[in-house]
Order: sequence, then C-alpha cells, then structure tokens
Amino acid sequence: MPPPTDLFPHATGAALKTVEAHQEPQDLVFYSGWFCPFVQRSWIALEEKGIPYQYKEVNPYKKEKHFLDINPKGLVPAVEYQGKALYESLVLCEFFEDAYPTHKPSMLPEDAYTKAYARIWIDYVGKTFVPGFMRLLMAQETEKQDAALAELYEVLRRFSAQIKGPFFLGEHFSLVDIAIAPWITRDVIAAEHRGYSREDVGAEWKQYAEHVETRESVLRTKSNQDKYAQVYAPYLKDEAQSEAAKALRAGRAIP
Ligand SMILES: N[C@@H](CCC(=O)N[C@@H](CS)C(=O)NCC(=O)O)C(=O)O
Repeated sequence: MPPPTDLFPHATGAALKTVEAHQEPQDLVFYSGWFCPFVQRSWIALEEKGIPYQYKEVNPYKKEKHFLDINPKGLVPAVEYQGKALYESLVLCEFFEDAYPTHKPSMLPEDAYTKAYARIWIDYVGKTFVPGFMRLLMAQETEKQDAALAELYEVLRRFSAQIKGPFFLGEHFSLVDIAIAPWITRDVIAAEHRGYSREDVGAEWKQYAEHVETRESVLRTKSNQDKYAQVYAPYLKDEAQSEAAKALRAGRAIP
C-alpha cells in the first residue's frame, strides 16, 4: 500500500481553502501533511490564534534532505520560525503561545494549577488515547478488536468524566481539546470498521465530540472524509509503514 501522500498529494475541501489562503511568505513556515492528525493539532492552534503562517505541503515519507534538516525525525508537523527549525505537534502549539503572546485567545489557562491540570490530560491523550485508537484500527482478529475497543472505551470514559462542557475545561477551548480534536474528526473510521460508537462511550463524550468537531478551526483544517478513509485503509489491514505504526507493532511508544 503506498503512503498517503502518494494516494492523494494535497488537502481537499475546507482545508484546501485554508491552504490557499496561506501561500504568502511569512516569518513562520508550517510544514504540513494534509492527512496527518498530529499536523491538524498545530494547524488548529494557528487558526485559533490567527497567526500569520505560510503553509507548505511535504511528503514526510520521502525523508528528503531539506525536510530532515528541519526535523531529523522526518515527521510532520514542523516549522521554520525566522529561519530556525522546530517540530513536535504539542511543542509547536505551546511555542505559538509563547512566540505570539498578543494573538488571543490563549490555548492554555492562565492559572498555574489549571494549566498543569490541562497538561496532565494533554499527556493522557498523547500517551494513552492516541495509541489506543491506533491499536484498535490495526487489530485484525475479532478477539483483539473487541479487547482494543473495550480498552478504548475505558480510556475515553476516564477522559469524559473530567469534561466540564462544552469543552474539556469548560467554556474555554483549550489545548486539551486541540490535542484530541483530530481523532474526533477521524473516529468515523473506527465506527465504520471496528464497531466503535460515541453513544457507547457515553452521553458526555458524544456531546463533547460534537462541540469539538464543529469548532470553526477544526472544520477549517479538515479535508474531505473520503480522503481520510484512503489514508486509514492500510492501518485497517495492519499494513501501514508509518513510524507510528511500526513503533506500535514493536510494542514501543509512538515517536
Ligand atoms: N509525535 C509527533 C508525531 C508526528 C507524526 O507521526 N507524523 C506522521 C504523519 S501523521 C509522519 O510524519 N509520518 C511519516 C513517517 O511515519 O515516516 C508529533 O506529535 O508531531
């Protein structure tokens, strides 16, 4: 199965309009892959804050020298800010906060306790939810799929029990919501192929997911659903060759 960017080389739908609106050179160059949920996190943050950026589509699977010079891990998202390179989706989101303090709203709470609390749940999304979601898609035998689904429901129920509503921390759309939003956008794949349903997680989760997926910044960074389906096809057959898929298969943390 070819990597996603060979299947389809650029964003579609609402995300394409956003790409087209961000072609002018800027201090911040955003190296993106339209299909990537980690990219979508940083992209949502840029859109929320109205930060000027130049969008550049790269194929991270090609590991071209120019891109490896920017991110030695060879993964999107990455940025060049005034000629200096940075990467890692959540690090980038926090960098946007620090480098553009006048661009509101802030994605992290002011209060020190609440900020640390938010980071606990951001960490939970990255270390517990995202691998759980991928394991569910990659599971092949029925028993393994059932076990992965039951585990994902538990993971999401623990998260849901903390949702204040409409967003995780209440009225304030924050980095916790951004951290998980791309997988809410893509959970239809798990629904169509692995028996997942938002209702089965619980009413809080379903309502929360609806608030997050209809947030303007989430919609503006979303490509057409049929294109995501193509991207996930190799995961569903456990044939994906991304660094994340290889790490999960080997029982390692995703890079
Ligand atoms: N931990 C990284 C993960 C980024 C990541 O895995 N990006 C994928 C696309 S979704 C990638 O660039 N894959 C290329 C590869 O696996 O070779 C982050 O949060 O930015």
